[in-house]
Amino acid sequence: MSSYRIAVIPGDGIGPEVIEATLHVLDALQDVSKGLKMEYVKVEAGDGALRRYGKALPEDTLKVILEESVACLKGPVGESAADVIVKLRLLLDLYANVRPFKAYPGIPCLRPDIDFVIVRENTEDVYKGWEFEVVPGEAAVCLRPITMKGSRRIAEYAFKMAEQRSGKRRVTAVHKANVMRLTCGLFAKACREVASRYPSVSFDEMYVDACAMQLIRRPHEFDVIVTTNMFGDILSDEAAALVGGLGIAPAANIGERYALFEPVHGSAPKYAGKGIANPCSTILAAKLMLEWLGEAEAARKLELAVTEALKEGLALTPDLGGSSGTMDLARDIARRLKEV
Ligand code: GGG
Repeated sequence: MSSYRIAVIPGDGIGPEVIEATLHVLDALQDVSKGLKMEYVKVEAGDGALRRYGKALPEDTLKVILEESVACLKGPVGESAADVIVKLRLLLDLYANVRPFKAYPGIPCLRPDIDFVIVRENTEDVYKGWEFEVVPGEAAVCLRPITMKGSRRIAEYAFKMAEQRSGKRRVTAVHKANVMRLTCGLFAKACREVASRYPSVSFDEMYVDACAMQLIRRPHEFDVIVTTNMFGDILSDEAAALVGGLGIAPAANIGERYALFEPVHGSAPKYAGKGIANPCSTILAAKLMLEWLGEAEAARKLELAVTEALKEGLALTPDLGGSSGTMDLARDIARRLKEV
């Protein structure tokens, strides 16, 4: 029997609602998956934690994550995102941010044949937070550290993924090396170097501005996009819009020994407490977690149940054109787990 201790961060805004919905679905999944056992340890992080304890990422939370769990499922956090998710990525060296974008049947999307992944470097770039005031209140600078080591390992991750996916076996390195010659230059060089070791995967490069346009014009031609941290963050929101919105876009933050799974969306405070947030992004993040844990069959079942629920559309949330609530959609997905 496989038993996993999972740290769960409900987060802020709509976070607690989408997490509750996801745990409801995961409980149902355990009922139909022989031998799969998950124990959730709820921990606090985010704006609420900052208000209560003076720290967005309290010591007790870190202890559970670092010492007492195999993975973390995290809801969105609010204004303190940099002190929670960015800090956790750096602390745990979760260097690969993997964001799949797929058109699901029944969901309004740009094209029905979109199926690609953004592999975003997660530990370098301007998100490192190396910002300094030069003239107080007047001028500031932000450093953009990019290393050959960091670029090589994310490129390696992307090529391995392209090999394993049943996709087009193509990696597109996205950068802006014509302007940021040193930092993006290094990233591009590392990608080219790694590409030469994967002859069965085709490789091309695109400037980030061109990529932003091609995502709209020819999104179906992408397979694996590998890019630096901030470009990846921005392109992810654009990519989510292609397939029906942030409500169905999941993310995995993967390191050598630990991984954290979260929705791509933020805490959406204006929808908090209304019970109408789409839980699919977090549920699909849990699917990525199951895959990472090696529970391929449970992951397959979970995605199939989500797909069926979206296709039939009996309990869609308002962002998907329906009028159902967060838990209605979760219950619909949970019910379908018995049938898939
Ligand atoms: N635009 C979606 C959103 O707000 N995502 C949360 C966020 O900003 N996360 C920071 C990150 O992924 O680096």
